[in-house]
Amino acid sequence: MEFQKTPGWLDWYNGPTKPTFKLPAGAVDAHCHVFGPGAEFPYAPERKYTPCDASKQQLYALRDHLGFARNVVVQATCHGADNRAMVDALVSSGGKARGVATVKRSVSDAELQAMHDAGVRGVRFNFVKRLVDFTPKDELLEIAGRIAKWGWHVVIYFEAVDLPELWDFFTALPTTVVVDHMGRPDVSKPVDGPEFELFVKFMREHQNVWCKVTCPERLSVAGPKALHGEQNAYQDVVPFAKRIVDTFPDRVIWGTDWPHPNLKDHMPDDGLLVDFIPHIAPTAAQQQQLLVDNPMRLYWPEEVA
Ligand code: 0GY
Repeated sequence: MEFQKTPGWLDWYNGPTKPTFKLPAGAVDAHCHVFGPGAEFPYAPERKYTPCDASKQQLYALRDHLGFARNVVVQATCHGADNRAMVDALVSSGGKARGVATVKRSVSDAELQAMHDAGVRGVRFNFVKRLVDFTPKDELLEIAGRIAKWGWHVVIYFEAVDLPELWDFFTALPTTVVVDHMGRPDVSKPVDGPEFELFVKFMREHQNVWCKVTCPERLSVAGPKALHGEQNAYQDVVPFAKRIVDTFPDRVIWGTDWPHPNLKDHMPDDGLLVDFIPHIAPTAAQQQQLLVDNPMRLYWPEEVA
């Protein structure tokens, strides 16, 4: 099947630099995606965007180039609840990738078991309106209750302004809960202002909540961009991510978000994005937790002593 990319679509950055920051041994890129290829794994009819292809081979080449050891492949909304491309990437990884799926209430136990055997360890609930249609909360709670039996967790994606309304639902989830991209704070607001304080309170009062301190390229308003050798990219995001890393060092993970769906302004050089990490996790101990110990505990617990 032939697909036409959404007009204005930015393709992932070809030929990223080698990071200056040396990742610790065993580092996990804990948030990335595959797109298609559409000819093999068609994009879902209900999708809100049509991306460029971004294959498992390209993802794993990037992993090796940047110095990561493993990936967590998160189902992208352009594939809806058809998890075949993501599962195929896991199966081809030789145990070096785990996944997060999107499922509907109609998913069978046999399908969940097959996904578990392939390496899926979570489901994603998306509340970003430009990406998905609304799913009733009772359906999501039912799914969360079912996947808990496999020891999976729930990944939630939402925008900061929606946290008050979603609070009761999120705090009722029976599993570990992992927040995408710090709950998308508006970084032009103060890091100690009421909006981000609510997010910190959410993590402080709920020990089952983890956070991906990811996507500075998506959240930054002031830049500068991770391009052309820039070693101080996205400085306005640093106080937000650093606060979360400092406060909850054992519940944070990091990922590239390659191939960076729906960026409108620029596509970052993924090598320079890796160079952002020591700005938010300056010590070797923080880096070890963020990049190795925490994601291993969440996605490969059987390998953690
Ligand atoms: C991300 C962010 C976005 C998209 C998706 O699954 C997706 O389509 O997650 C976004 O557009 O903000 O995590 O990749």
